Amino acid sequence: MKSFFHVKDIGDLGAALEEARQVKSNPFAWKHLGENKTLMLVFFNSSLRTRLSSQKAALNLGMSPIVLNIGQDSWKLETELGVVMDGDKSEHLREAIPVMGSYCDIIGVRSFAGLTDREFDYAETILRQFVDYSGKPVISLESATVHPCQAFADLITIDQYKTKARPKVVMTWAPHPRALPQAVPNSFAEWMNAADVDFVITHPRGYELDPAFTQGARIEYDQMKALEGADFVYAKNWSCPGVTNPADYGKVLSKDMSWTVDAAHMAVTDNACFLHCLPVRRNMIVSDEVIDSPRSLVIPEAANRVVSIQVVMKRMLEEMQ
Ligand code: SN0
Repeated sequence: MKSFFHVKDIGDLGAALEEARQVKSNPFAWKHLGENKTLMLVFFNSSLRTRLSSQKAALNLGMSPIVLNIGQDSWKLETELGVVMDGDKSEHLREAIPVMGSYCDIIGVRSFAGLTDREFDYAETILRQFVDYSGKPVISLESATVHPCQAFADLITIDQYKTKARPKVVMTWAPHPRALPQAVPNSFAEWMNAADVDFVITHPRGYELDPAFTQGARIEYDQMKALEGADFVYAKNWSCPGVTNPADYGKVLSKDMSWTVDAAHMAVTDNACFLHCLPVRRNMIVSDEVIDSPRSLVIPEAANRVVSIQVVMKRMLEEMQ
């Protein structure tokens, strides 16, 4: 695996889930693979789970993790090509990336969408430069359009808790005070489309995700109708993807609190489990009652973040042996 961005990068999902089960039950069995290998984690944005689960997975594999927080510990980096660097940015990615690549064996990068220039974001302009100039396998730790480590962990969690061969999984938009990226819902849609589940997306009009990720998935604008009989409810806010109206890209079009997942929403499901990638705004995205209920899987879902990235890094290390 040269890079990890999309569901296709992991190949057969049945095999990936089987490998995830093995890694989960015996996390230290591949400790030899990472001997004398270094994982570099580069963060342009905040992180809790991604930072810690990536380091933990590296340690499980016998690798040494090193972490750089751009803008705090490092020089401020210029990301646009062809600009006169007379501002506050001291170094260009063009030099910084190959330097970082020379210090490690695998590189993980978090770089959220800027949400102002759709073309720049959807071309994965920053992560592409890491792929092109680092000379090392690159893992997206949530980049402009995808969060594959999260979506793989979500799939592992659904696989672990499902009680039906083909569960109904509903991804519902929910309100949030700020404009958030589309990376999490994009990847979740992409992975659920590839998985053996009955997948439905529900959101207010104007929030249509990029069809490259939804690929004809069922969209139901009536949230309650979408949730009927659900086995898993996946809540997430995202800002306007700018699909129907490019001028609205990155905007907050609605803060409709009737979309907050509460007990009344869960009541129409088939005793569904609740999922969210975290961090979550309580009583905006989900009521206290639902997230604190025994049907909430947010903690085991977060725990599976170690498993998902460990499978990815294990495969990358195996290719280096
Ligand atoms: C990020 C997002 O893409 O939605 C990361 C999720 C893994 N979430 C946020 O930035 C939430 C920040 C907030 O203020 O609630």
